[in-house]
Amino acid sequence: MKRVLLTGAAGTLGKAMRRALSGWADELVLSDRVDISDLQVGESFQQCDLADFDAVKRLVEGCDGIVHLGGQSIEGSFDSILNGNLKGTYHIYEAARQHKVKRIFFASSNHVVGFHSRETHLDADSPMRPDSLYGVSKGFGELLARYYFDKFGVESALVRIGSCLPKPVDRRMLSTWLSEEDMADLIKRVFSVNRLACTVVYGASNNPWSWWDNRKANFLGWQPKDSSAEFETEVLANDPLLNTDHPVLLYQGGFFATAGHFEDDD
Ligand code: NAI
Ligand code: 15L
Repeated sequence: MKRVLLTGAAGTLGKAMRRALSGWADELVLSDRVDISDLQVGESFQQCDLADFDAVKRLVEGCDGIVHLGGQSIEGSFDSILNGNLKGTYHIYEAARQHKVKRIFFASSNHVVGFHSRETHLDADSPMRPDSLYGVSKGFGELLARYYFDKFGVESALVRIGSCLPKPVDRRMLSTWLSEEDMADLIKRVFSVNRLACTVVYGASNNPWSWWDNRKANFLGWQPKDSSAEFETEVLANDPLLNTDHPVLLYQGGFFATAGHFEDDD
């Protein structure tokens, strides 16, 4: 890869991917609405609010690919979702079309399907059942990507990331955990296959209790190497089992599904 844009580069995953992707692209263009000052060899930085289309157009010009992580990353006010995820993702896709960027890694989320029960096994064609306005905004991003592929040929990986952090920290994450290394490998696969089209991938490591089936994305050749099994004893000891009828245990999205509306008082 010559020049790759990484949005949301100041965030948790942005920082982790900067480390894991070091040396992968000739130039990694970091972007965020907050400043980044610790630039490494091969990195440049452009501050940009994703809600500002002219700024996003300048950002995207000259890039070969985009890893789009930026935006509101949990449930939040409609305004922050509107600016970061609805306008922001539209701006990325429209700028990509105008500047002929061929491929985008879109950080979708498991919360696009978070209202499915934990007994349901999902694949790429399972219906969306968002568990939050945040999840709805990721569904919008996925549909937008589909439209930009069908009409304009912009290819995308719609990666429904589970829980990407150094290790799983609760029982739910024994199913949803994605290691940072497996995520970085997935990014590399997405940009190296000959044809990507518009492909849904569940972003989870090789976890024994997974709810998700990635066989429709087998052609990517992505083989996650890590597994939550390694942390199972530690997680079970530190996360006491709730009453098994507790609604938070019913849904794949966990507390995103059981929380009330973000702006309600209680
Ligand atoms: P984060 O909240 O740590 O990082 C998001 C970054 O986006 C922040 O640095 C923030 O400043 C930036 N941002 C927010 N609104 C912006 C705007 N309007 N303009 C420009 N920049 C803006 O989130 P994290 O954990 O790094 O997640 C990255 C992406 O992956 C997000 O899109 C999130 O929805 C998705 N994801 C992450 C998961 C995880 O386990 N960390 C799980 C599922 C999805
Ligand atoms: C997400 O979509 C969030 O960005 C992240 O902060 C976690 O909450 C993750 O899902 C999860 O479901 O664990």
